[in-house]
Amino acid sequence: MNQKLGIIGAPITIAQPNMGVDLGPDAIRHADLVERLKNLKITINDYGNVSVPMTGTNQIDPETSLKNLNEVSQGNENIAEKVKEIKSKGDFPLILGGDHSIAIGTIAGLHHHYQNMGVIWYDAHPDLNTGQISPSGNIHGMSLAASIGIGHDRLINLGGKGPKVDPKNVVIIGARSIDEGEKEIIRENGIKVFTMHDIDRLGMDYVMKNSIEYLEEQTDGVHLSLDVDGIDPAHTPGTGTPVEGGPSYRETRYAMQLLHESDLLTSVEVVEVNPLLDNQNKTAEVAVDMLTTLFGEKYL
Ligand code: 5AB
Ligand code: MN
Ligand code: MN
Ligand code: MN
Repeated sequence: MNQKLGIIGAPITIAQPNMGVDLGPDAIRHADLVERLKNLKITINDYGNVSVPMTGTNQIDPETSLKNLNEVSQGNENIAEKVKEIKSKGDFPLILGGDHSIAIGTIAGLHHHYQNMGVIWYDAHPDLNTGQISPSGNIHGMSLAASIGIGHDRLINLGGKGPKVDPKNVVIIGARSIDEGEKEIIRENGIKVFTMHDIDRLGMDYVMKNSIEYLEEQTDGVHLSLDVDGIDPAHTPGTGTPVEGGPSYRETRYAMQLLHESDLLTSVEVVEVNPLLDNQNKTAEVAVDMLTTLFGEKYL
């Protein structure tokens, strides 16, 4: 990961119900992201924030069972375009969300550059819902499903014909809130999942090394989608759907360290930072610690 880094803010907020996730990219920048990365002698281009629709009806559409489909799709098309563009320039894409629906756009933009892309989904949730099975209608809980070709056509084929990712090239880490319909999708598609139970039993060291080895063998690029609610809410309280019992700051930082050493990743996004739910900006600071570790910052 010693190339130029291209930073994009992707402030979609209407794929989930809370105000404030649109401020995530700037909260992360405010927590000294660029300064800390520059200390690592990394060249950085910050392209600013992509323009995305900020309002929708927030009602479940009776036909699709989705909220704000048009607006979320439009925003993600803009994100896909920008990601594709900076990747073409040779930048390593680092995307700052925004709610987790932005993964639909980032993965759509990235997939033009790979034949067999892998994804690490570090999250308390697998985000494998569709309109039919979702308990909420919120598209931020559907982004991984859309990327592997499950759900509404508009989301699956956003920014190019889907599916964008083979479900066999996905590893979910930290899951501890999985809806019934999502459990079925995991089983039917053979998706590799390390739940919190697995992390407790096997340890983060084994989980990460196994995931890295698995993806190294079969992919030609790996995207890390880091949902800050993947981390225990003791460390990342500023997020809309916190779930108790997650990996600690230390375990997550160690996971990022192993990813750095592996040199496996080809793009990264961090999502679901909501500074309105965290007036200390602690969540953004933790997100920055994880990102700088990923790019080579060490204790000594
Ligand atoms: B997040 C829930 N499964 O679909 C749903 O934060 C929560 O991007 C989704 O992981 C959480 O509404 C989406 C209950
Ligand atoms: Mn998520
Ligand atoms: Mn989540
Ligand atoms: Mn969330």
